[in-house]
Amino acid sequence: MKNLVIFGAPGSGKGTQSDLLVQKYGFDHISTGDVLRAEIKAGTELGNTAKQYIDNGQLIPDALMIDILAATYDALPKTQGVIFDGFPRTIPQADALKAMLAERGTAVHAMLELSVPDEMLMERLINRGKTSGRADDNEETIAKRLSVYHAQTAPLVEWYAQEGIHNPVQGYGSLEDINANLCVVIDAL
Ligand code: B4P
Repeated sequence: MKNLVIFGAPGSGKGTQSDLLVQKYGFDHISTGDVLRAEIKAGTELGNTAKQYIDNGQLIPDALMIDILAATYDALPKTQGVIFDGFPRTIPQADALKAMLAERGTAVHAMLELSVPDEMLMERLINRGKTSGRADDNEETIAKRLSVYHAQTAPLVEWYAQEGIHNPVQGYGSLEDINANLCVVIDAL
């Protein structure tokens, strides 16, 4: 069983590539963004709290996010492995994921980083906003999300490099080529 972190800036294609990996390998998939959007749609208290942060381009506070992640993980069947998509996004979240998996006798086996230049991310997310209906896919909020990414999330590249499991993959080009490069890393695990 493999635990994989798919990592990258907003719009880097984490969700897109996770779907392809799920189809190919049968992994379970935790997208913290999807979990939060489902809560918002259902109008729960958590959803109402999350909406205030997401619409403002900010991250949900670590303590809340870590609890959500653990509950989501424990509810999975975990057959072939798990893809963590959009988690961790801060160093405290990475520490918490490591501790949570260690308590359950396992670990993250690879961090796959999709690297994409900021100009392309902005263009992709503005395009996605035309059809996604997502309140955070507008130019002002995207710029904020990118700056939050560089300040709070990008330091995880070094964190995972120190763990010896950082695998950078070019995140632009055709979906198939990006996917093939991710599969090379996964197949070598
Ligand atoms: P997420 O839902 O994780 O979303 P994302 O980063 O915006 O997108 P992703 O990288 O999955 O891109 P996608 O495949 O859709 O987060 C949303 C918000 O939730 C965060 O801002 C935060 O507030 C909150 N949140 C989530 N997790 C959190 C955590 N752990 N802690 C705190 N807060 C948290 O691709 C984007 C677009 O590009 C799509 O339109 C796609 O079709 C296109 N695309 C993909 N690959 C392409 C390619 N190769 N070429 C051209 N276009 C491509």
